[in-house]
Amino acid sequence: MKSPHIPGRWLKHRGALALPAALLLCAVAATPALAQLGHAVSGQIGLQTPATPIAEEIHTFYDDILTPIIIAVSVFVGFLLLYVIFRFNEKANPTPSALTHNTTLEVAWTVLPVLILVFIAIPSFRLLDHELVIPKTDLTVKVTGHQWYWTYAYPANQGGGFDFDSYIVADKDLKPGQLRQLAVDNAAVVPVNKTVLVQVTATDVIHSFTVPSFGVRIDAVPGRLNQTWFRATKEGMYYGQCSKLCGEDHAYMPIAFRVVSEAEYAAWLADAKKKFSANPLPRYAEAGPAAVRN
Ligand SMILES: [Cu+2]
Repeated sequence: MKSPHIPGRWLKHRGALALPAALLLCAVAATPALAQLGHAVSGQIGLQTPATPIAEEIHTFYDDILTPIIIAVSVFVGFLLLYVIFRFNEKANPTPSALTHNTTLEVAWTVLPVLILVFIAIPSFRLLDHELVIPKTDLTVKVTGHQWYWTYAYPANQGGGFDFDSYIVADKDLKPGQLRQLAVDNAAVVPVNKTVLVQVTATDVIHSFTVPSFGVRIDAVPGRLNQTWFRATKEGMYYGQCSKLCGEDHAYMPIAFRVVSEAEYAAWLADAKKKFSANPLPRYAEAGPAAVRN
């Protein structure tokens, strides 16, 4: 039996929804094929492939909790809008009702959103707790943001005792396989499956240390030492970018972490100690903006 509330005209309009729905499905289906470890790819939709337990938790929270709720709320509100447009327009409903209040409805549309927010808040606070409470760490890397490059320091008490600057590789100097706007001259290196404490600060303006596949984002504030942590479970190159507008070359100060086996890390540490203690890199003022841009 045809519902008396839905005029036949409404049925004709359902076809209009088919195209956006098909496009959305295509986009969702195409995403996994494009995903790459450590960086985003052109046309990618969704978060970068996770490489730490925290990033995996962020994915679960976003994919399994937030996205279904967002879709359900959007579809519900969209349906209500369409229903009102077609059912209560002047032609379909020439004599409108004089109703202005409905207590039950008003309580429902207040309480339901509150319940939805509480439902989201519980896993959200649990995730925040996992991000913010730093577990026992295996090593420390100090990261300092500058206009417009990063410095990575490895403390002496864990085999380091050096620091080095990390600059973007300019387009004209890119070697095959290097990613434009992400490749750097000196990447930070950390061992796989080790908990890394990252201490973050800045020397000039506020920057933001962000590595999406680690699920890490923290402000680098002059005169303040912020802390975060990650535990990369897959070897590879991981890229991030400064995520706070910090001036002219904000877009040209990528972050690069190479995650390697413990043996490779020990070898790199010994090499880096010799290289960076003997040959301090030129500071930005000496290198000049030409070294950064084309
Ligand atoms: Cu910056």
